Amino acid sequence: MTESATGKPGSTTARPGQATLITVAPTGAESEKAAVPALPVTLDELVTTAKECREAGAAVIHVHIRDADARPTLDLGRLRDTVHALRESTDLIVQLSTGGAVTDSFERRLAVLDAGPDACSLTCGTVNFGGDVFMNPWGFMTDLYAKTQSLGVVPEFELFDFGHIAALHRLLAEYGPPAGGHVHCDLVMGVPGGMPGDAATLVHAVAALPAGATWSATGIGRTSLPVLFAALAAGGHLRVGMEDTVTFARGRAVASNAELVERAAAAAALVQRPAMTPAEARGMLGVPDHR
Ligand code: KMH
Ligand code: ZN
Repeated sequence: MTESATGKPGSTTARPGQATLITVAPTGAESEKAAVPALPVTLDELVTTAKECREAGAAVIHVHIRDADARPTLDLGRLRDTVHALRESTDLIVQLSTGGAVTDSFERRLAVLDAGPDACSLTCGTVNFGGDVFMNPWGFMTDLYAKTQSLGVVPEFELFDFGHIAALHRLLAEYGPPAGGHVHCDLVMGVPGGMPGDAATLVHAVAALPAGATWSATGIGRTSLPVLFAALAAGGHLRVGMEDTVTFARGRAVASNAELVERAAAAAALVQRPAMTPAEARGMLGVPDHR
């Protein structure tokens, strides 16, 4: 059992009444626009989505971008334009994905930070990813972490499996605290090859997190609702979005990212931990306002 910043065991739970951080992951790298027409893939679509999701209760946007043919890209010019446009049009914390697509090179994934985001994802280990492998060997993790520290980009630690939690402890022990000084994790559950997306697994994972860390959780596909409600019940924060699920209910496709954020915000309000603003999220995560 971990020790909390407040000295109590069970450390990473939000206090009763503390607001809920909602991150929206609107696009991802896996779904195809042709198969999922509501997926935001152009800069205009992304900006519109960001505004709607901010209105619905999101405080962070986790960003993957697409090229002119709607295919995943880590093109630096496009990433810079995206960061700029999202900052101009919203006060959301802009978190760029350094995971990209499973086909992206380590070099290009490291270069993402040169686009100057507020924050970035940092996955703490390799994981089977359906029929693919999402590669995050120790040397890449440490290079990426060192770069976040030198550029002052606040990392969110993406944890797909229990070994990733062990690697996070090792990273912090060997390389020190992250930019911003606060550890925030995201449990990515239900990926075929990673940890399952259910309440028992979530509780077990949360107990293993570093002392004082805050955490969000997201469940892929049909695990999205069980993970959402388990995270709220366990005092955590939420990530939702079409990167993680494109089905709103049995037989009904997601119409927009905003409806996923609205549903998350409604659930958070129901447990009396309403959605936090981006300003509150910056305070919690240690993310300066670069706008
Ligand atoms: N698209 C996945 C291979 C991240 O954004 O950092 C990786 C991913 C994680 O989505
Ligand atoms: Zn992602």
